Amino acid sequence: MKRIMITGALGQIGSELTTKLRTIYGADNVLATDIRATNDESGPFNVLDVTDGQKMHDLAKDFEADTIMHMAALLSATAEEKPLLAWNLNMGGLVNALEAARELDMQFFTPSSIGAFGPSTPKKNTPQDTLQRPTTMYGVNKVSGELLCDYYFQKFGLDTRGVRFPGLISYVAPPGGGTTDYAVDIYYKAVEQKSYESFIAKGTYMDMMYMPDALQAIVDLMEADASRLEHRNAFNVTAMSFDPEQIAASIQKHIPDFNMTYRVDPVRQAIADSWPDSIDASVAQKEWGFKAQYDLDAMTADMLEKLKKKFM
Ligand code: AKB
Repeated sequence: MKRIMITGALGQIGSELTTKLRTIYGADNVLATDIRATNDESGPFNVLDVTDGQKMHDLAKDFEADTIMHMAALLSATAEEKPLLAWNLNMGGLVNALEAARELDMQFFTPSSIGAFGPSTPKKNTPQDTLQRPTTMYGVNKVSGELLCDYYFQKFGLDTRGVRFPGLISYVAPPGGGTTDYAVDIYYKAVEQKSYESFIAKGTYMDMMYMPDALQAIVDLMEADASRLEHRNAFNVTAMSFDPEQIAASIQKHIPDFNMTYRVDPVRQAIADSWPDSIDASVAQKEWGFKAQYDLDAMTADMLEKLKKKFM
């Protein structure tokens, strides 16, 4: 049975990942940690600032963790506002987690992102191995992180694994400070007020995935036979690519009078414009069987149903 420690466990991915892993491996085998405290008593929890490497090491050691999933990070738009903080938190937290994993011989997971690509990357069907010259602090952090995880595997034989997530959409914990967040906000506003003002411009395509597929991808990659993995970190994964008009049209199939207007945020639009329109996930399919279940319409139906229950 695995013993897993999660950082950033109250964040958008971390909160649902903790629940899923507790269901699979048992509540007592999953230690959730976050910089914020929580009243949730569904399993072990400790407050942890990921820039405190000693505390991270000590918590993992006391828990006898054999796996660490490092989720704590600042997202793209916040990182652009506070680049130095992003560097210190995203890179400092990552190296602390890798060091704890090396010292305690833990299997390691951390997500990269489509943000690791830049304007010179091929925009359509972006290959697994391609040019990566991102122009955002978040992207610089993500490329550096991918390389650092590869380094720990090559140099120390650490079992590092990771994916490049697209925008993730969920009705449980809200994202914060991301560029793809519009595709979450839109569902909340559709249910609450039947209208949405998009901060991303018409015709801007980005990859997206529904949270259940993202969580399953993490579990499948971590369980995959290591001998099949030619790439270890930063597998491209995606379920769909759409622009604001297409997600609005999908919502209108359920809420015909839903109305969308635009007030573009230049900072987040510039970030979106520097990212691919659609990425190619065939390497993840080949090496560990990645497959997403939800397309845009299936996700929309589920999101709207769940949010209606939440708010009504
Ligand atoms: C963001 O928008 O910053 C994230 C991501 C794609 O990594 N959702």
